Amino acid sequence: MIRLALGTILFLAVALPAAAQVKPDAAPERFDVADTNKDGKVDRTEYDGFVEELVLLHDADHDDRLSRSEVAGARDPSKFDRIDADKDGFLTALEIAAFSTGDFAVMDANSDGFIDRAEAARHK
Ligand SMILES: [Ca+2]
Ligand SMILES: [Ca+2]
Ligand SMILES: [Ca+2]
Repeated sequence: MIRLALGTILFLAVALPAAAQVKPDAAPERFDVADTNKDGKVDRTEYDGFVEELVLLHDADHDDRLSRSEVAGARDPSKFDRIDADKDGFLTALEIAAFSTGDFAVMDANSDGFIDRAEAARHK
């Protein structure tokens, strides 16, 4: 089970296929997608599941890692280099998890174990 954080979601989500890119600011929609039980909060389980889906979605050649071209639409290319710890040009699940382990805690400003809509909005 890979454990990822919303910072990574935001990095990957902008590279979603056209349907998800229609609106310039898609953060609320992404929040709604991640909040699968629609309680207005994203917990770690929802969060991890959402990111796993994103990784699967982007992994066009199904080699379980993301190449630079697979995330070519990302809005912040510099993040690729920060996530790619061994600088081999691919993001593995382990690298993504390592990068974002602290992100959930950072996003969860009030440390209640959930990222709510207001907390997510601060990290667009
Ligand atoms: Ca791949
Ligand atoms: Ca790598
Ligand atoms: Ca919170």
